[in-house]
Parts: sequence; structure tokens; C-alpha cells
Amino acid sequence: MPAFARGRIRLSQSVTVRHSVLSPLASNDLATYAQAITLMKARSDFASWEEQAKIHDAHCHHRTPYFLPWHRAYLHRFEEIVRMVTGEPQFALPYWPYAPSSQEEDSRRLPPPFRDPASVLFDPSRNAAVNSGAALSSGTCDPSAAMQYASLLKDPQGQGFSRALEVQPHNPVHVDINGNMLTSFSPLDPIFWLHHAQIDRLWQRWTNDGGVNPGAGTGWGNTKMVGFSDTAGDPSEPRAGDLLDTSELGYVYDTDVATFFGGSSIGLLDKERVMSDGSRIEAAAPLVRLRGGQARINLESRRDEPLSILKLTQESPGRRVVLRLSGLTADRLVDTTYDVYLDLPPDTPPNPEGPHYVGKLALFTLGAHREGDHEHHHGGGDEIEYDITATASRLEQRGLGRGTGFSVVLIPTRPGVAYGEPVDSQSEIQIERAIIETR
Ligand SMILES: [Cu+2]
Repeated sequence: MPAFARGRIRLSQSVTVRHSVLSPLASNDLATYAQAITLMKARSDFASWEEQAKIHDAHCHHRTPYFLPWHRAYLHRFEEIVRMVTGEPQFALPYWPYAPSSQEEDSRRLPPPFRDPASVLFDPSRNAAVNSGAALSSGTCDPSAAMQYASLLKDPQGQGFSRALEVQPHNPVHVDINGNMLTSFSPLDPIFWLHHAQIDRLWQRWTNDGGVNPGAGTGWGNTKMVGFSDTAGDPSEPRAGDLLDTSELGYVYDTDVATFFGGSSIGLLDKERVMSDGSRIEAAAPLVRLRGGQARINLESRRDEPLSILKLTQESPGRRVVLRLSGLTADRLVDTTYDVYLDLPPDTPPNPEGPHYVGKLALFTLGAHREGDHEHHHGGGDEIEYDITATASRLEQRGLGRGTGFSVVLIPTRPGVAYGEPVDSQSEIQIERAIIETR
């Protein structure tokens, strides 16, 4: 059956439901998944565990506009291979429902079956604290910055949903779990597939809430996603535009069932768009090196008069304020994530739920494509941008951020290490420039 053909889904056809791994409803799927791993590890053809990971190493899209559709196709094909090798046609991949709020800390612990050293779901290469149940930090698991974007791809208002979701929570979850998850062979870790099911679910939720994907007829929509094979081992190359809705691919998420069957979705996006006149207030800082410690970047305005957050927000009502960290390079795979704060005073302890919090800095597969193997360095380095409009107005409302100049503070985070403490990092990140601008 041509699974990616448009209009495949019919009312008579059953739709599978991807459940939260923490729900009792996922227990059958989890057992099937574990059985599939054992069976796939014993194979040597296209359906083997190793071959599935090689697809990711050779073809995956990161830091490109195809990050989301490529991984959606990858998971969908993988799910079909699990069904084939286990003979369980109703199998659906569970997802890991990590969430940022302090009430949901348990959701940020590796799901218990993945912590059992006797299980095929275990991966000893992970951060040992994660394998013992240490929670990932709330910033690592927070998709809210991405959810604010109205369009999938970069537009005059910003980097777009796809890139923002990749930056947070996608990258920091990879980095904080560490081991195989740090590399382009991350699908060797069984949690990879549940992490990406969560990313895929967040994309679908954003779409259901009114997020705007490029049309199927655009250049983006017509681009083929490559690297996959069907259950016969033959190449299958869906177009990005055929991957915009999970229900057309034959699955829905448990949280989207109401939407799929015609219920209304909750929490419409704030789609207010503000015109940008293209002017820009720029402050740039010189090179910073991060190796597991805290760092403070003091930004100096290029204007004659001092510039503060107060002034910035006053001068640009209705505009977006954006912080860009650019020229990001690393000497090897980066094993540490950092929380980013704006104007955090030196005597104020960092608090991800406090007014100074901006977001997460995590670089995934930057530095080396695969350690000890072929290396791909990305010329000019990576760039991450943060929409700090909300942070800036929060600080302004509280009378904070009225000093002169700005500072960006970076706090290392790692599961198992007390928050704010230095981390024993093997990798070094360089930041060439930090820029604050309005749009
Ligand atoms: Cu990933």
C-alpha cells in the first residue's frame, strides 16, 4: 500500500493512537516495542536496528527547514517496520510526554522501563544520573517558546516554529541524556524514538492550534524526504507536503483524538503579527568560551547613549525583541546544556521560573558528525535566536532591567548536578556574537 499517497485514509480504515508512555494504555505497545528491538538487533537487512540508525546518520535533517517532516517520515516508516517484524499490525509508537512545569517533574524522568538495566530499553551510554531517575531540567523540556511562532519557517517575525522547537526542547533532551543520544547515531538509544514522537506530537498540536505550515504545492512541500524504505525494503520518498497531518498517515496522538474526531482544540495561538520596519538596535559582544561553567556576556550598545531594556521596549512598542547568539561552534559533540538569562544580577540565584529566564542553549551534533569517524564542520557556525519580548517586558514591568547595557548569563545544567553548579564538561562551545535587535 502506498502509505504516503494523498487521501490514503478512509473512514473504514482504522487509525492507530500513539499513547503517552506513562499511560497504562501504552503497555502493550511498549512490550511490542521491546520485542521489536530484540528482533531487529538479530537482523542484518534494512530492518535491523543498526540499519535504522544508519538512516539517521546519513540523511537526517537538523538545522534545515525539513527537520520536522523528515523525522515524521522516519518515525512512520520505523513504526511500520516494527509492525512487520513483530506481526502486530496495531502497534503505535508511544511518546515521552515530558513537560516543563514544576508539578510535572516526574514526566521529566526517563520513563521507568527505560531505566531497567535488564531491559532492551536500557542504554548504558546515557548520563548515569538520568538512568537512575534524575529529572531533566524544566527548561530542557519546555516547548512554549516554539509554540508562540505563527509560521513553521523563518519569516520577518523570526526563526519560525520548526527551528525554535529544534532548539528547545529537541536539542537539550538529546544532550542531557548523553551517550548515544549525543550523536547522529542517537536512534541506537531506544528512548530516541519516544523523544521524537513527542517532538512530532508537539508539531501536530501546534498545527491543530492554527500554526501555519507551508502549502503542499510550495517548493518546500514538493521536496522529497529521502533515506527511507518501505516494509519490502524498497525506497520510499514522501514529499514534505504529504506529511503535514498525522491523521492522513493513519495515526493520531491520544491528546489529539478529540480534535481528530471533530472536537475543538484548546489554546489558540496568539497569531498577532507586528509589522517590522527593519530597523535594528544592535549590541554585539566578542568571543565567549563555555566549558561547563557559568558565563556572563556584557553587551555594549553601538550607540553613543546607554541602552537599557526599558529604553529598548519603550522605543519599539509592538515590535519583537530578539536575542541572537551566532557564530556558535564546538570542538566536539557538546555534552552540556545551558540556561540563558537576561540581565540576571550577580547576586540573584538563577531560577528558570523567574523573570530573567530566556531559554535553553543546546547544540546537537554540532562539532563533529560522529566522533572518531568522518567529521563535518559547519563553516561560520550555528546560530540560535530567542524571542525575548516577553522576558524584556516582564523585567520592565518589575522595574528590573533599567540599568545601562545588557547582560546575558549562561548557567550550565546537567541532570544529576545541582542547578547553577559547574558541570564537568568535555566540550567547549564558542560564541562569536550576541546581538539584541528589534523586528
Ligand atoms: Cu533528534
